[in-house]
Amino acid sequence: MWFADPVFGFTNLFITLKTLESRPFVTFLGNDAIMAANVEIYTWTYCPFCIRAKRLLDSKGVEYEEYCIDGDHKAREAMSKRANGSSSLPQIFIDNEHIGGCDDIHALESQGKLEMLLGQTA
Ligand SMILES: N[C@@H](CCC(=O)N[C@@H](CS)C(=O)NCC(=O)O)C(=O)O
Repeated sequence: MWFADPVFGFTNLFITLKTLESRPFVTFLGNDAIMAANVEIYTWTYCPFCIRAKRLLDSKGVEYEEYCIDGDHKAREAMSKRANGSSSLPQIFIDNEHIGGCDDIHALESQGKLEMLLGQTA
């Protein structure tokens, strides 16, 4: 759905693109485009913490890049380096910022901070 300011001046222009589930994924405010966050998650296929973390992201309607690194030791080392030494799975990054694992992303959700990080609050 599209919402436009009736004045339609650029400074007042407020358009929100919504997904079919009515969750905003891109917001334009004035001339500035606020893009959805870049979400990355390293996973193992059968890791319950990974599945739980992805379920939370799915519930938020965000798209994310998943790096499934089953059996790939080199990729795990690279992940760990990027995650300041953490080597458990999952490891999550939002806009290249290290968020942590499943417990950490759920803690952010409980504190009401996750949607801001995901760019879902105007
Ligand atoms: N507290 C962590 C627990 C994650 C965890 O234990 N993941 C398991 C896989 S399901 C793991 O990485 N185990 C191997 C290890 O810790 O080296 C979180 O919430 O992400």
